[in-house]
Amino acid sequence: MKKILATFASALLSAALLILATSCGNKQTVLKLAEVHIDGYPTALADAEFARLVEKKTNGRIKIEVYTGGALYADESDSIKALIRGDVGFARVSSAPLAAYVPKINLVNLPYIFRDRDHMWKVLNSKIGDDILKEIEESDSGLVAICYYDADSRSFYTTRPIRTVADMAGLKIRMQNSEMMKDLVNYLGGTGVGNIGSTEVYSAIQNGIVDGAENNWATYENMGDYLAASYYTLDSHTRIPEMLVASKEVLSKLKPKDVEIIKSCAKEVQNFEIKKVIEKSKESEERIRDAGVTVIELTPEARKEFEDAMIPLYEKYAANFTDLIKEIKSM
Ligand code: BDP
Repeated sequence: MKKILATFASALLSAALLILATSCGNKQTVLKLAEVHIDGYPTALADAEFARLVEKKTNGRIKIEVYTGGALYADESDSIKALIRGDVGFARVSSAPLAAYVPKINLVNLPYIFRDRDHMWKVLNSKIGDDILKEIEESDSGLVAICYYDADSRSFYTTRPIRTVADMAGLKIRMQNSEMMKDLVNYLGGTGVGNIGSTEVYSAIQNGIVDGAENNWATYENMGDYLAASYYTLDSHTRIPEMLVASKEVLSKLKPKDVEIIKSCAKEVQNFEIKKVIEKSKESEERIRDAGVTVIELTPEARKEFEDAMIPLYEKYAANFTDLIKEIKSM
């Protein structure tokens, strides 16, 4: 009982100190975070946890308001532009559209670069991963990428079945806003279509603007896309990480001590996010299979065909990184 009272009293005291600090001129800075996924999605849960930690560890000096479901920007390429302008403090985005600003990011977006999740995390947590984050911060992009999150692997979903590369012929596939991603489909014989936010894919398929798209189990379910395109071909062509990105302009107005706290809180949330992705992925897979979606496993020969067709992307987009690619493959 004594212990409960003591905990209660100390909680009251910290709340009182927080109010006092805020009302004594230590004004609170409120920053926005843009997220395309709805509440409950692993990255949205991670954003909320990040915001909670930052508020706690800065003693309320910084409050982060998370806007989920694309409430600020339906297309995450627009969130990136908003970060550059300094209109929002943070955005959690996929690293695919970021490569337009810092080409080295394409290294981790290449098809079949990672064998599996563990391999990806080994690379992202190594000097190679750190150097990419550093390169973003040191570039003149106006962006500061503060950490990686997990996004599982991406596969095609379409309105008619894909079992071999030949089945891709003539298909219009929505891809993320990235030249490499659009080319990925072009090299397979289809047409990669950009400028459609992930929140707009369902209606683009419904309206026949595209014949399908590609994503992980969780997004395929959450955005309702499986209701419009009911063939899911598990080719797992990419394992593109998520990034939590800050606006350089906004960070420059904060105390260096608070920028450090922000960076360490983002990193602290990483394992929490990975755990949520693994759980959510399993649940989404179960629900999608139960909903009657045709899930297509590629034969080893077909999978090899997909891998071979994507080799030209390495030459076109990663010719400067041949040594790093070798190093990644050997890790
Ligand atoms: C999801 C990513 C999200 C992207 C989306 C897309 O979590 O950041 O917006 O894919 O395809 O997996 O655009």
